[in-house]
Amino acid sequence: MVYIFSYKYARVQKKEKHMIETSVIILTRNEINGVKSVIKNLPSIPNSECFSVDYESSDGTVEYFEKHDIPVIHQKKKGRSEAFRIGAQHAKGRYLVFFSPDGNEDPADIPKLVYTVKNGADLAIASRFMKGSRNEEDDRILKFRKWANQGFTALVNFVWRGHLTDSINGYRAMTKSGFHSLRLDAEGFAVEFQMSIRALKRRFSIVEIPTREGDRIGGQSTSYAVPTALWFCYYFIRELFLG
Ligand SMILES: Nc1nc2c(ncn2[C@@H]2O[C@H](COP(=O)(O)OP(=O)(O)O)[C@@H](O)[C@H]2O)c(=O)[nH]1
Ligand SMILES: [Mg+2]
Repeated sequence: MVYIFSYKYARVQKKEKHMIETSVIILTRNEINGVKSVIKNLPSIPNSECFSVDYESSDGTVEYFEKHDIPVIHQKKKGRSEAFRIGAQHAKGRYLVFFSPDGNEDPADIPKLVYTVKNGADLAIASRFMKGSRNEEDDRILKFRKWANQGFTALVNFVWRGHLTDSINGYRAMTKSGFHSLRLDAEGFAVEFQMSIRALKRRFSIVEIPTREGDRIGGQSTSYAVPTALWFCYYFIRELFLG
C-alpha cells in the first residue's frame, strides 16, 4: 500500500500502488521559506503521489515535510541534475512533474502540465518567455538572465530545428518512459537544458504552456550565472558532437 497526499485537506488516502499515475517531485536544498509558503498551495492531483528529493537541507525543510507527511528522499550526490534522476528513479507514476518550491514556480500550473502530458505530449515545459508569461526580470531594464536564456534557446532551436521559447526552465512534466529513454547525464543545473536538446533530437512531442514566474521567497539561488552559462556552453557543444 502507498499513500497519496492531499495537503489542502490534510488528508492522507490509502491507494493501491497501481492507481498512482502522476508523481509530483519537489526539489529542495535549504528551501524552508519557500516550502512553508508554497507547499500549502499544492493542488490535489487525482491518483498522484508527492515526495521531495532533498539535498542536505539543514534549515528545517526536511522536518517540515515530515511533519506534513510528505516523504523525503535524501539525495547523496549534490546537484539539481542528480535530483531529477533520483526523483525519476523513485517515482511510481507514469507522468513526472518536477516542482521547485522557491517561489519562482506557481503550483497552479501543475495540473496544466499534467494535463498536457496526459494528452500526448512527451514533454511539457512551463515557459517564462511566451505570450501570457512573466519572468522575474520583466520589471527590470537590463534583463541579463532572460537574454542569456533566450540566446541559448535560439541556438538550440537553430541547431535542432525546434520552436521552443524556454529550453531551460526546470518547471516541467514528462512521461517517465521518455525521461529514462533520454539517459540524461548532465550535472549541476544543466539537466533541463540537456533534456530539451535530447527531446528535440529524438523528435519528442514538446508542448509549452505559459507560466508566470514569481520572485524567490527566501534564501538565495545557488545557480550562479557565469558558471551555469559556461556549463550550458559545454553541454551544448557536447550534444553537437554526440550527434
Ligand atoms: N534536491 C535538490 N534540489 C536542489 C539542489 N540545488 C538546488 N535545488 C533546488 O532547486 C530549486 C532551484 O534552485 P535555485 O538555486 O533557486 O536555482 P534557480 O531557480 O535556477 O535560480 C530550488 O527549489 C532549490 O532548493 C540540489 O542539489 N538538490
Ligand atoms: Mg528558482
